[in-house]
Amino acid sequence: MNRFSSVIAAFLTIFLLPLAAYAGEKTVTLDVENATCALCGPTVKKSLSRVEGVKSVQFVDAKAGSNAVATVTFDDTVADVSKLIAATTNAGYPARLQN
Ligand SMILES: [Cu+2]
Repeated sequence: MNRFSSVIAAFLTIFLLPLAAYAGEKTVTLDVENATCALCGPTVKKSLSRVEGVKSVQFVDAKAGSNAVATVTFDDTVADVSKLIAATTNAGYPARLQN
């Protein structure tokens, strides 16, 4: 390899590897209805965690005037938003993607 192509290779390695590491991982925030008490959080979290491809779930309880919020990180080659919403809805907590 000549010097120029070594520089190009180093450049590509530095800039493309981090992208590859994150490919397929996505984080979304869901508004979760009906999660009105402290016992709802663990139920919602469990329903989301059981979806194949889900890596982490953070849950914030509902406050006066706003729904509970679930932040979900998942492999988007395996799971998708509709599967997440189906999981919470089946558990009794309809959800929608937060804007
Ligand atoms: Cu509850």
